[in-house]
Amino acid sequence: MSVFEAQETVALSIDEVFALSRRVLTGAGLSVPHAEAVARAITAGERDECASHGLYRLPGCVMTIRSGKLSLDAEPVVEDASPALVRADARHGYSLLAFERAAPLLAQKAKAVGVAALVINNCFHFSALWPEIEQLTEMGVAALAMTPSHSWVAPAGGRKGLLGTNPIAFGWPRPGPYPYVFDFATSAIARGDMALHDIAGKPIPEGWGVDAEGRPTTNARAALDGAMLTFGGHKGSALSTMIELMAGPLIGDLTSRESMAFDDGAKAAPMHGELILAFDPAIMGGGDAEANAARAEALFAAFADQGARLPSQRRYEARARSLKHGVRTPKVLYDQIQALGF
Ligand code: NDP
Ligand code: PYC
Repeated sequence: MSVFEAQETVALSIDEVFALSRRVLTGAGLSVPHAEAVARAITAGERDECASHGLYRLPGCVMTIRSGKLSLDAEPVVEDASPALVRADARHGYSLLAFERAAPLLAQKAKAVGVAALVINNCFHFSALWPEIEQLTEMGVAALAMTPSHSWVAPAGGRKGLLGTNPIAFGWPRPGPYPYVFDFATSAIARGDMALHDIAGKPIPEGWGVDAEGRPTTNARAALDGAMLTFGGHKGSALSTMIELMAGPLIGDLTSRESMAFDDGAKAAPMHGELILAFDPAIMGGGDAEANAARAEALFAAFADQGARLPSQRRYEARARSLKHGVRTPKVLYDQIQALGF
């Protein structure tokens, strides 16, 4: 359920969401290739009713553009680094164009050797990971992606921001248009969702954050100003730390703490790296790809047998609805975007 339930909304078609995003981003100075890559990600978020990574992100993108830290027109440099490694230097541009340019080579390598990695370096990153995972499953590979953010999250047992909200996403290709995909922050909730609670004036559940003095709080603003907490206590904390390492020092890029230091109060999107792994089920499965895929399908079917749902099912249902009827965006956010003046 949206935190903006019962509040005034504005109706937009999917094409209007894309056009609005593109207009704001190019108006703020972003080059057309970057603006269109960012607008596609924002439109996908709005379409799938993932409010924390939809139109809500536009004002933050404008703040990032105005920070002077983002390269507005960087051409990503894609390097065929080894038989199983693609390296894409985003050159301080947004991550999304670098991903789009490098993803086909990643899938090609996975299909040649079984498993391959894409390392994206020096990228500003604000987006959900599932659009990237879906692009890879469409190419027939299973995929795992992870990235740090800014150090807003306390480790288990601590009370001060050190780790990022560090998302991890996985996808498994399936027959038909809908792959198995999960994508979640390793904080109890994405920071974007916490901010939406603040904007809507809604309390947050206990366990999402602590205030600046380290006391548990149900006030979203207090938790944003204090520290967020990981999901699952020490387990989420360890998973988040793994993401710091794998998508940080392992790939020669910044941790969330270092990203925050780079930001130096500018309030731009985090700047660091991203790691994406791709696996070819035909090579990894040792021959009988069809039988292996059927066993995966049997596993998925057993969820429904007991009334459970697969991750992304809500998203796919929202997508079908939005493609038919368009979306309804909270007026308070729409007005904020219009006030940007583009
Ligand atoms: P949620 O907790 O909303 O959802 C996490 C995942 O769990 C989704 O795949 C969701 O599928 C699934 N899910 C939720 N409820 C159920 C259920 N009852 N049964 C089965 N599956 C379920 O996400 P978060 O707040 O943790 O993260 C939101 C987004 O924020 C992510 O897309 C993430 O990439 C992004 N993010 C990006 C960051 C960045 O640095 N770029 C940092 C942090 C987060 P469904 O959508 O269908 O409900
Ligand atoms: O929602 O936590 C978040 C987030 C951080 C960077 C982009 N999204």
